[in-house]
Amino acid sequence: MTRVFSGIKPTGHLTLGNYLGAMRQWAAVDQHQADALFCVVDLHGMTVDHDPARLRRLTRQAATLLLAAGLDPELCTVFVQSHVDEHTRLSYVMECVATDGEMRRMIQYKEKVASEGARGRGVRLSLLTYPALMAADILAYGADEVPVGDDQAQHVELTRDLAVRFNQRYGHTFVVPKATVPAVAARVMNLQDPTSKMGKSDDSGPGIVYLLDEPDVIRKKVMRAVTDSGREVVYDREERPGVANLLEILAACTDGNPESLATVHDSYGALKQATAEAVLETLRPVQARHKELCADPGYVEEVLRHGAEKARAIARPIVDTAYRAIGLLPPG
Ligand code: AQP
Repeated sequence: MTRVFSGIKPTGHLTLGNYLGAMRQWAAVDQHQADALFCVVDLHGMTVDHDPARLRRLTRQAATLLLAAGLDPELCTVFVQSHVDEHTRLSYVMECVATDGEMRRMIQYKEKVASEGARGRGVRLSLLTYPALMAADILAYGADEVPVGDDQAQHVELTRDLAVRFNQRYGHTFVVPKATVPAVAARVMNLQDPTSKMGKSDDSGPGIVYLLDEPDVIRKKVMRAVTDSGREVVYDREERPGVANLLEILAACTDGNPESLATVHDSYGALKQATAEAVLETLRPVQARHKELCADPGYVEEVLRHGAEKARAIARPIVDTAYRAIGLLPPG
C-alpha cells in the first residue's frame, strides 16, 4: 500500500491556503487510499522567533483542526513531531548528507531571511537546516508520496535528492518520495496582495482567511479582496492575479474549474459574493467540528498519544537502519 506523509507547521492560525492546498486532500483522498501519516511539525515552528506558550497553543489547535477537517484516527495516523524522537535523530544524518549550498538555495529560506531581517531579528541556524529536518520527517516513514501545496514542492525535491544520495553512498535505505500537488488551489494567494502566497505567519491580517475566522469576517475579507481596474471576469494568472485567485478559491470550494467559472460571473462583485459564500459553506463543517472537539480535549490528547506510538513503531527501524548504514556503532 502506498504510504503518505505530510505535515503542518504551527507558526500561526491555519489558513484557507493550508486547507485548500493540503488538509482537504489529506482528509478527502489520502487517508482513504493510502497508509497515511499527518503530523503537526512543531519543531519547524521554532525556526523563527517564537513564544513558547503560543507554540504549545497553536500545536494543540493545529492538531484539533486536522481532526476537524476530517482526518479520522481510525483511517490514518495523526501525531505531533516532537513526540517522536526519530525526526531529530534522522535530521542530523540528513545534515551530514546535504550541503550548505543546497540549503541556501531554498526559496523559503531566502524569503524568511528577508522577513526576519526586516523585523530586525537574527536568523536562526535552524531556519537554514529546516529542509534537512523536513527530509527526515518524510524519509523516517518510508513515504512514497508527500501531498503538499506548491510552496513545499522544492523541499520535497531536495528530500528526493538526499534520499538518492544516501542510498548511493551507504546502501539502499530510503524510499525516494514524490510530491503530489493539488490541481486547483495549489497556491492560494493573499487577498490583499495576490502576488504573494497566503501564509499563516504573515502580518497582513485582512489578506488572510483563517479557518477559525467568524463568518462575517470571512465575508468582509473576501468582499474587500484586491482585484484590478478591469470589469470583465477573466481567468489570467499573470495579468489579473487577484481575480484569478478568487476564481481558484471558488473553483476549489465548489469542485469547479476557474476558466468556466469566469464565464458564469459577470462582475467582480458577483464573483466576490459567490466566493465568500462558497468559502463559508466549505468552512462551516470544519468550524462546527472544531467547536465540538474543543469541548473534549481529552479525546484529542488520546489521538495524539496513540498516533505518536504508531508513528514511532514505523520510524524507529528505518532510522536504526540509516544509523547502521552510515557507520554509527549500534548500542550493545
Ligand atoms: N497559500 C497556500 N496555498 C496552498 N497551499 C498552502 N500551504 C500553505 N500555504 C498555502 C500548504 O499547507 C501545508 C502546510 O504548510 P506549512 O504549515 O507546513 O507551512 P508553509 O507551507 O510555510 O505554510 P504557511 O502557512 O505559509 O506558513 P508560514 O507562514 O509559517 O511559512 C503545506 O503542504 C503547504 O504547501
